[in-house]
This record gives sequence, structure tokens and C-alpha cells, in this order.
Amino acid sequence: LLFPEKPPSSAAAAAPTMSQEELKKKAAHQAVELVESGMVLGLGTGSTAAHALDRIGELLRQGKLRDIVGIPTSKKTEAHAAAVGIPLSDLGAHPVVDLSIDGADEVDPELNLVKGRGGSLLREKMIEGASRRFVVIVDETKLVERIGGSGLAVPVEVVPFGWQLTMGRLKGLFEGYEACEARLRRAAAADDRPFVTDNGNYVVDLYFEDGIRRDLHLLSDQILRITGVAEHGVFIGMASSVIVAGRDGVSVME
Ligand code: ABF
Repeated sequence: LLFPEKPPSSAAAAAPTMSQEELKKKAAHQAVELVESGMVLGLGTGSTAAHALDRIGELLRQGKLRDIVGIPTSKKTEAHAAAVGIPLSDLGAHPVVDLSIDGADEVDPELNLVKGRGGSLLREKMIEGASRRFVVIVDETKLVERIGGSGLAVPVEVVPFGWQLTMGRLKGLFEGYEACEARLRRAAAADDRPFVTDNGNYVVDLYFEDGIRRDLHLLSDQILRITGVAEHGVFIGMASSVIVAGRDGVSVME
């Protein structure tokens, strides 16, 4: 034989594995099973929460859910929810939310979260803080031992006025404690202008070498005492449960 026969492809022989997108969808669909007709819903932001919006829209169209009112956590979610037919309202009309469903960037073993890499942490914290039940949906890549431990950003929303001063004060909080770098978030990799939130604010991203070691409540108070800070993306003790989709199945942390 001039050309040896092809060996069997190992990819074809391997068991099919779920993509990260399918895992996100799985977690989202499990959370939507908690939605009942007549509920006021907090609608999350991000690629995982987007699957929940699509599913709620689908159930509304099929008549399996009725009289739902959604409160969107961002302008992007507002547009998406409207497009899939979810009736919308706000916290003024509905100061108590029955159930919020949203993604997260990090989840620690105590169900503390980092949120806001998508930029909508302030509205998320307001709506999810006003919720009777807040269900977080993630794939297993979001689980961390310690908040800030993924090496990715812990975001802080700051008012644009004097942001350099505010960023300096934020950085000062960590000197002599956690190794931390602070950077103003840019609009995009190739766009040097600051990223602007739905509230017209900027975001300072904090990067930790080895996560946050001090008490999270103490740190939260310290951050919020800095004039110029609007809110930070550490959500302490707010999640009622976390639905985690992994390659070995879906589990619920409570
Ligand atoms: C929002 O979406 C944010 O708080 C968080 O930053 C992000 C998670 O996005 P994804 O589901 O796309 O990872 O909930």
C-alpha cells in the first residue's frame, strides 16, 4: 500500500461532551423551573442569564406561564426580554421581587459571589437584594475557593468625577494586605475610552494575586465608605442557591 489506512479518529471514538454553552443553558433551564405564573422576576444579565430569558419567553408563548412581570438588571437585558415577549416593569412599581435568576463570575463555598464583569453590578445588586429568592446559575468554571481567587477582575462601579482619586483610595485599601492591582475598565480592547455603565459610571477592576483574605463584610464596608464609589461586585450572603452545571451533571449549592 502506498498510503496506509487512516487510524480511527480518536475524536469520533470519544464520548460526546457538553460545551460550556450547553452547560450554561442547562443551569438556566433548571432555574426557570422555579418560575410560577404571577411572579415578579428579577431578570439577570450575561450569557447564562440570556438562556433563562429565552426559556421564560418560550414558556410565555406556549401559555405555560402567565402574568409574569420582569425587572431587567441592564439595558441589554431589557432589550432581550422585550424581544422574547416578557412584560417589563421596575423597582418603583414592584419594590419586592419574588425570584431573581442571574449568572455570576465567581462563586465561593459560602455562596458569596463576584459579579459585574458584564458591567451591570449596581442594578443587579439592587434588584437581587430586593428579591425573596435569588437563584444563581453558573457552569462549574465559576467555582472558586476564595473570592477574587480566579485572577479575573473584582469590579467596583465609581462615579466618573475624580475617578483617579477614587481608584487610588481603592488601591490603598489593599496595601500591606492582599496583592492587588487596580485598573480603569476600557470600552473595548481596541478602544481606550472608559467603559461606561448603564448608570453613566465607570468601573475600576481590582485584580488579586491570590484572592481576598480579609473578612468580606469588613472589606465591603471599607470600599463603600470611599466617597466616589457607587457599588462593588462582591455579593455577600445574597444568593439563596446556586445551580451549577458541570460535565458530570447539575448540582445545587444551598
Ligand atoms: C452578570 O453576567 C454579571 O454579574 C456577571 O458579570 C456576568 C456573568 O456572565 P456569564 O453568564 O456570561 O458568564 O450576571
